[in-house]
Amino acid sequence: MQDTYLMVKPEAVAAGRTGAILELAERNGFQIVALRSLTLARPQAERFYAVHRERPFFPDLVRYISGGTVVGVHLRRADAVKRLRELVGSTNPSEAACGTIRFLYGTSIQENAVHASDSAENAGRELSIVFGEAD
Ligand code: 3AN
Repeated sequence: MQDTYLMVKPEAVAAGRTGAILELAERNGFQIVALRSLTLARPQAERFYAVHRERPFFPDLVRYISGGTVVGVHLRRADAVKRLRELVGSTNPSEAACGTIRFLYGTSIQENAVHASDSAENAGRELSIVFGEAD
């Protein structure tokens, strides 16, 4: 079993997509270990996206992700990191495969419905940013 982190982004939470996204995760064999609705503080969002610090879209990304309620989800299953990335689909929703979360609910490259950890190491780091203080 492996743990990973899924986050429903602000526009998808506001659009009422959280339930549908969680259902897709469960149907694909993921167990929900913990669930938290929160608004990321700016410094927390900067730490979360630290790998993108040098990218031109970083300030915009931090403003966007801390600009509304997100739903943080601690998920578990076999090969969880890879399987969740497959279920989520490409960063750009217009390139995402049919049936993926971003195909179904993403609207643009930034507002792409969800975040999913890209490695086991980042999953651990992201889970501790979001759940570290709560659990
Ligand atoms: P993914 O979320 O598929 O791992 P990353 O890690 O390359 O994609 O990007 C992290 C987030 O940064 C994306 N989910 C998206 O919201 C935003 N992002 C990535 N590329 C761009 C871009 N070219 N313009 C604006 N935002 C972007």
